[in-house]
Amino acid sequence: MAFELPALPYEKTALAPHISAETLEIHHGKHHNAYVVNLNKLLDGKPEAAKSLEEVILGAEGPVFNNAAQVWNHTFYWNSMKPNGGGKPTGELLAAIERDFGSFEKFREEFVAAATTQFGSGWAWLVLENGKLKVTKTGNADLPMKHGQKAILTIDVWEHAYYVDFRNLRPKYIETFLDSLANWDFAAANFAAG
Ligand code: MN3
Repeated sequence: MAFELPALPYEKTALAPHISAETLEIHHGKHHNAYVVNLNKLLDGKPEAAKSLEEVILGAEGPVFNNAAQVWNHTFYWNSMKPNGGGKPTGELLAAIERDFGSFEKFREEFVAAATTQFGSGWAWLVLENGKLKVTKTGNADLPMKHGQKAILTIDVWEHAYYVDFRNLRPKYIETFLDSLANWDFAAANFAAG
């Protein structure tokens, strides 16, 4: 069965004024969709087409890996945001962040630094590795599952993620993500399942 573009978990207008409907139209409707279309073309008639997306990602390199990972990364990114998100997590995830980073503020500093300093296209992540939370960054399509880590939350720092709304101001986009968009309920569910 062919891979499909998942619907956004909210309306295209839901993240405005921080992330516009125009950005979501292009980013989800064009970029994310193109990765799905390309992946299906690359796997057409091959045994990998019957595998799960995760199996394809873990077993592939080159163009198949790039497109499969970008399909997964974008679905994870849409879920990493919600209308009226941002702020701080609560409960066990907050306790684990305070345990592993020292404080939520220290986590935030590390996340901002990783997302800001990722050179060129890529992603910044909160991940779980060997029972410990850490901040990482990956280039292009690379993602935590290739490094034995479980993804908890991500921000896309490819220019197509923020250029319509923030132009060249990547740091402002990152601050806005943390202040107004981050979906800590999604992160807490990932952490609980980890
Ligand atoms: Mn993107």
